[in-house]
Amino acid sequence: MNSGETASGARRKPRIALMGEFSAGKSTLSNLLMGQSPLPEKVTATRLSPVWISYGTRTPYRVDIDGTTEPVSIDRLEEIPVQQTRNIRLFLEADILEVCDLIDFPGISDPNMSSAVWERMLPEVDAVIWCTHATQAWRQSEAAVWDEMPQAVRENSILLITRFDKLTNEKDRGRVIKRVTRETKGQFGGIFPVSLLQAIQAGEDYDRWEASGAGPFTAHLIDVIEILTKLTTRTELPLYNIDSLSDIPQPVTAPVMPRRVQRAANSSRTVRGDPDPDFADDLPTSIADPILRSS
Ligand SMILES: Nc1nc2c(ncn2[C@@H]2O[C@H](COP(=O)(O)OP(=O)(O)OP(=O)(O)O)[C@@H](O)[C@H]2O)c(=O)[nH]1
Ligand SMILES: [Mg+2]
Repeated sequence: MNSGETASGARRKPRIALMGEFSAGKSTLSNLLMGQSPLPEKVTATRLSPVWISYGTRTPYRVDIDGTTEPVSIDRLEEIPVQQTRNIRLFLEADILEVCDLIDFPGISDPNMSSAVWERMLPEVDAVIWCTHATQAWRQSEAAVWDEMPQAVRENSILLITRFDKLTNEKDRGRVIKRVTRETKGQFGGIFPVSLLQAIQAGEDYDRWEASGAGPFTAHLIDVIEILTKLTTRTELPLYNIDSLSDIPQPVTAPVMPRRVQRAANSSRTVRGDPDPDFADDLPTSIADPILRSS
């Protein structure tokens, strides 16, 4: 951790990074979680530095690699020099941002962008939601990046197999889940197939929301945020200050969960990482079935 805010004893929200290959669904996921799009349509097609989104109404700004900050216009984010920018800070009043910050990363293997652009942000991150394309899931390039992640981050991270609607038969769905589960064994806290598109289209329709795979995923995400909140609000008693307990910041109370995420919390179809050997055989039926029905 290299920002002043993250020193021991600090109280802050957990920071969850959205990572993965180009076009895997990272920005779609951030829109889904926030219930709104933070960026104008044309900007989402542009290569951006990591976009760090927090709760609030502050004016957006960029943080230069030397630490200086400068206000930016949301309509002109494409003009921001990617190599010189550590991150872009955006503020929105979205429910999920009351309990965590989201950091939307650029794709990991973009030939036109140095990996330093996002690698330098990794020390700020508490957990990752990794998006992997169902049709080319868990490529070597993804495994290589994940190998370098600290175990403390990996164990609270989630692997989302996105664009699951693109796999049109049950056999393929089962095969992908089984292989990815095997190849990432012990490296994620949970693995979930999901169609982000169907989740967004579900609107307020509970059955469609569950069928998209978003239900089980968000139920697990709630657990993760609760764990991370305990970690990031943990206060260590400084020795010189041990008698003045009133000076010590109290941890924030259990997070109030966003309505959308709450709604999915009673789902029982959670697939955790490191599953028992029978699990991969069960999965295709329990998760892919509803997706098949709704497509
Ligand atoms: N069919 C389908 N399309 C999806 C899904 N998730 C995302 N998409 C589409 O895939 C395209 C890329 O999604 P993004 O969210 O922009 O992907 P990204 O990972 O942010 O991409 P970069 O930031 O460019 O690396 C968009 O057109 C999405 O609508 C999904 O689950 N199913
Ligand atoms: Mg994106």
